[in-house]
Amino acid sequence: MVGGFKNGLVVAEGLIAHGRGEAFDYLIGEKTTRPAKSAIKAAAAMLLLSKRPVISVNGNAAALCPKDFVQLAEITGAGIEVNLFYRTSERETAIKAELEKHGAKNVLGVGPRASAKIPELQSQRRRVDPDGIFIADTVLVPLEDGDRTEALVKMGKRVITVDLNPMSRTARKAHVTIVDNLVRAMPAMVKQARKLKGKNKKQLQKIVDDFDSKKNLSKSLKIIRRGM
Ligand code: PTJ
Repeated sequence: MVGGFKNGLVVAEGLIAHGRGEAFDYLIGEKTTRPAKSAIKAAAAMLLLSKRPVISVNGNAAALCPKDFVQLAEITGAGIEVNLFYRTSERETAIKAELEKHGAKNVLGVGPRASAKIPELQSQRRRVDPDGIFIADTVLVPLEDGDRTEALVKMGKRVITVDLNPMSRTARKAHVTIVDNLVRAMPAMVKQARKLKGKNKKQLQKIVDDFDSKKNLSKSLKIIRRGM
């Protein structure tokens, strides 16, 4: 993260956000818990079932696991879009280059491509690609702020998030919340997506239907309360 900050991918606020995440990571025992594993499986199935999935990448996400986003996009047929709270053209370009370094071919949401707007949002996060998040049916938003998750849900999109804080607004509003560190959750999601790719639609749908986000979140909270 410090390297990402020095390279212009991450903003200073991103370092603080990372610290917030780390505090929760200690509370869950710095490992992928059982509820997180179920959420990862449901998320992978949901992405595979989607017609127009998009992975939204901010500065923190680009610094932590660029390779995993590119691999997940390849396996699930998802688009990759740069979406920033603190948007500058320098950061857009640096994040796009980082993703391309790891094999991304068509990075959405950069420069004039971010010409559509998410209704009701005031921050720079409202700017999205008309060929990406704007028309997506499912959006993976790792490390997200609550406003945008809520706005995307209101637009009728399915939202998947990775957030170490099970009490955050994003965690409570998303359809699938993975309470885990992005650096563990993303490689696990890539592995799951590879494994599930051979399943048929009915089997994938059953995995999604059997997943209960509220119950899953309360299991993560229980783990934190028990101090495991
Ligand atoms: O790159 P930008 O300009 O889009 O800015 C991105 C930041 C991260 C600054 C912005 O999205 C932000 O301030 O986010 P929040 O509101 O702090 O939300 C981040 C959430 O992610 C918090 O609930 C943290 O606990 C959680 N989090 C932080 N690090 C990790 C994490 N969750 C999973 N893995 C992490 N490594």
